[in-house]
Amino acid sequence: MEEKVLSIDSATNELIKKAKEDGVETIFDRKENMKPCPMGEKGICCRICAMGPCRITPKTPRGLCGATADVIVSRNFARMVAGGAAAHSDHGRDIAHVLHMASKDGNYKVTDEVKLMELAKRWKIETEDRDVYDIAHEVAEFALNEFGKPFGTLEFPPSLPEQREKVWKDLNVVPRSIDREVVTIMHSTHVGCTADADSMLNISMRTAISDGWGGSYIATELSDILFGTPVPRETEANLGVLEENQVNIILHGHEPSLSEMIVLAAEDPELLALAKEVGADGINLAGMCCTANEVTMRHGVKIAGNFAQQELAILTGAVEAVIVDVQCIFPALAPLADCYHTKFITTSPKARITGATHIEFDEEKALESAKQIVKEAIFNFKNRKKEKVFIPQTKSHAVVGYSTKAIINQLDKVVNSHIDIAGTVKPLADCITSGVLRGAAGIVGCNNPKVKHDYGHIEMIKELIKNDVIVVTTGCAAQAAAKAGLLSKDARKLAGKGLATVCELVDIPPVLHMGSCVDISRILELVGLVAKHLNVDISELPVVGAAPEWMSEKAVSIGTYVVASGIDTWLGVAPPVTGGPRVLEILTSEMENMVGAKFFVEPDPVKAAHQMIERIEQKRKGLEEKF
Ligand code: NFS
Repeated sequence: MEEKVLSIDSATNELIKKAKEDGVETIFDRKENMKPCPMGEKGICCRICAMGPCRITPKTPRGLCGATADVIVSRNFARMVAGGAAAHSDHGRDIAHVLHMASKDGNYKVTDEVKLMELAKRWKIETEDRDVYDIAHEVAEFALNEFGKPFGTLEFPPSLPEQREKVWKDLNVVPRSIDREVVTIMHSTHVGCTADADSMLNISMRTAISDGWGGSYIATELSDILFGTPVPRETEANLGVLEENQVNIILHGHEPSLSEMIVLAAEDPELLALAKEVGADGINLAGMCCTANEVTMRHGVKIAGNFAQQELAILTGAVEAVIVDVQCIFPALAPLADCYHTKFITTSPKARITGATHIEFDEEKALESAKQIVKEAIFNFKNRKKEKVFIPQTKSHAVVGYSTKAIINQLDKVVNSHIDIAGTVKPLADCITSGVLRGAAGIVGCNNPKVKHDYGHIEMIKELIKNDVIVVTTGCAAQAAAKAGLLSKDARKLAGKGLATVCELVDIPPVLHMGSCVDISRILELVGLVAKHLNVDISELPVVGAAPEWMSEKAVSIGTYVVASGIDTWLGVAPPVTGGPRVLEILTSEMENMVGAKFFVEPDPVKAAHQMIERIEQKRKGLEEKF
């Protein structure tokens, strides 16, 4: 029988082969044996109380309490939004705590003072004649208050156009505080509460908005203040970045408070000397999942791979430690690490995993904790078994680090100083209104074994750039793009004439890496600023979004806030809502009347790209009539 090709990435396929030879299993094997539950896939199984679980069938069209398919589906959907919003926002809260403990002589410092002052001004925090750290602490407190303030509504950033805010006010989806929205979903989905799909989705939107324009936005802004706002830098991506003769450490997870300290620890002369002592040439850090995005954006740390590749890193036999904090970590890493010499180190009390070595990361003694963790990896070098090592020789060059500010800086290259002011998004808005760029697409999200690994991301991106649609990307989609060489300036040759010209003049690749999944807030910021510049609502812009290989609850929250922000969103994998006709109707049709955008589900990434282009052209017509 012919072997099924599971990825478009050769390094991945080579290591899947090695897994077979080594007699270990990976997600790709488990996927073969797993038959998804057809009820769960449609969202029509209710496990919310103990009378069931109730399954909706033609013979049992209602649960024991009388809940219809739509009620059950909408509750399940809402709980996914709550799970996703909670994960992103709790990440934001943790960063706020870190800012609150920052000090001049401590491990955590203020790196971007300008951004701190901007935020303080926005939140009306006194800055004159005050110590930077006093201001930082007050900013952190203000941010922390956004999670649980008892009265009022969320403070929106200035990038939110007032037209959009009005849409939300009219729909009553302006979030109160971040935690409160998550709790409201948990309450409303409890047995005997909301039993109306329309209302459930309305509450879901409000919670998702509190993620995108609240928790995630805060995570990004405070991370920039602490660790620096990213600027373009070069890096490499794929498992070929692992080094034969160095201590290889994989940084996997999400929050930069841990990874930043590991980066510092790995540069420590004492630890470098220790690495030499054990016979290694040095310490090689490589990132995975969104932590990879955080540290590559700020330090150029190489990208080992995306979500579906985490086991494969261990399979190379060349990784001394996989260090994780929270989110997107396979429990499968623990038994797999036992088959190799790799140490699988968990660090967060929020994500302990049976079989892992747990070294709790103590933010109060951050650098010390990080050093202890790196030492574990160094001491493990001697246990590496040469005969088990196989590092695929695949890696690609990439440019990363396009924060909104970095993009504006690049745009300044084409500003005519006689007529224009530098430091704005005007050149980008001009390119879009003139039609040199047809529009923009945000391609984000995970890997999902329901889609051939990376295929969804890469085919979609290529089709879009070929048609003069500039792409911005985050998350594991960004890493797919990096591995495929699409974040390199050379990728201009794959772009249409208009986009290639813009890339040439502004000196950017056709696909811009904007960071981790919480950094989708950067995409919102950029789109919001362009809309404000043109004095239109976001929904009027020729801008689209897609998550071709999404899988997590976080992605459901993201999709919902992106649509609620007025951006049409394509999903490559159907969410578990197909069993609820009313839910499906709202998400894929009626939302357009409410928020000016809706969900599309299209598994074929090229077909989806053409649907996206079609929508972009429709929006362009609307804009042309306006200008
Ligand atoms: Ni980043 Fe989004 Fe996870 Fe990848 Fe997916 S959840 S937070 S995209 S897989 S790390």
